[in-house]
Amino acid sequence: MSDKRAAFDRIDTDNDGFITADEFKASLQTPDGKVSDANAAAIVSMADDNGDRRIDFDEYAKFVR
Ligand SMILES: [Ca+2]
Ligand SMILES: [Ca+2]
Repeated sequence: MSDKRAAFDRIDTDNDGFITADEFKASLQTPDGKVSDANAAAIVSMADDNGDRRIDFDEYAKFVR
């Protein structure tokens, strides 16, 4: 399993093969503050190539390359 795959699976907490804005947001929580819904959605839409507002593994792999 690649590092990317492992990272993807860590973010995809319900293991449905897609990262949603909610899952992404949860993965980004920092001790000193929360990532806003708008920020999480904005990042997801940057990585989202096919417009379904979820990140599949191909989109993720491209985004983090
Ligand atoms: Ca998911
Ligand atoms: Ca997508």
